[in-house]
Amino acid sequence: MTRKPLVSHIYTADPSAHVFEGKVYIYPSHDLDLEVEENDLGDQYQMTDYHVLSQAQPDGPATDHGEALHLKQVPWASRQMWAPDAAFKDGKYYLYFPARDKDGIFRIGVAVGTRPEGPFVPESQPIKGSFSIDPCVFRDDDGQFYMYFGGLWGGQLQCWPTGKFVADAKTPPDGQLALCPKVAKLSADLLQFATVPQDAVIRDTAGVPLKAEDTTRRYFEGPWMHKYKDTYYLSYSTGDTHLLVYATAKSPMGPFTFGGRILSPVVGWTTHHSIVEFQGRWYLYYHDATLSGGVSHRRSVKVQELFYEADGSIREMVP
Ligand code: FUB
Repeated sequence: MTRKPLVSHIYTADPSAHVFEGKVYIYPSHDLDLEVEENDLGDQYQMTDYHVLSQAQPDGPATDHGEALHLKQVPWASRQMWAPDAAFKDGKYYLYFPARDKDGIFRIGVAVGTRPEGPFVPESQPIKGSFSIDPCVFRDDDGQFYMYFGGLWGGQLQCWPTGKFVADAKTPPDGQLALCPKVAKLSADLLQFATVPQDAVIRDTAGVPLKAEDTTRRYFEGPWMHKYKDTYYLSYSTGDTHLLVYATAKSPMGPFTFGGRILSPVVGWTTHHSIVEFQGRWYLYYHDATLSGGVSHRRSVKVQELFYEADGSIREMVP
């Protein structure tokens, strides 16, 4: 399988891949070709819309279906449309996306359509009680949908220490517990949380929750959930150590046990992925910044096959 960008006429990142109508649909961020200074808050990621891609086969060409949703259509949002995800239920497609509200606080919104490629019509308000970034929506075999979300630093996960927004809150110091991604059940109409978001706790193999200084294993951003042979795999980026890693559990709410690495660092600062099964094989969709010569906010989505070992562990890959 060639590891070329799926498309090169636009920059794309943060791919969430799903199989709908017998094809792979990819819901990426749409990186803009801007000359901006980079900082740790991610101000360089100034995206304003979403395009949906599809492929008949993961090793085949990708189609760009054009703009599916624009910032100016979303009444509550002010800027920075970051990593989205999508879901399907009862004939409708749902696009979930983080953006800053009019106060500069990241919230998670949802937009609804009748086709996997959109267009999508946004709800007038973000999901009640939503915060931070990087929604991942997972449908379990019993039909219950879950949302995983959260991102450190510019993603503001650390800004909610007591349930109220604290703009200058810091991530926990060394010695304290690492912040966890959040998980909530979704309501039957997929438009709201049905439960209060709770920590998806990640522990080491001795059962001890990961600490803040454990930066090659602790959660940073970009959660993804998939199920393989009755085991729930929560995979994510370690952010400032630039790894994709995973943890497993017997319940979609956790607690999760750290499992290992999926992908070593890519070209560019961020690493963000999804994992999807298509015709009995598994694929890792991810991004890097090779096409732009390493500019971290001009990324391109790629795909490569993913393999499990006999014990259920994921074979580590190099990009
Ligand atoms: O694309 C903007 C942000 O960069 C995403 O929300 C993060 O996961 C990181 O990839």
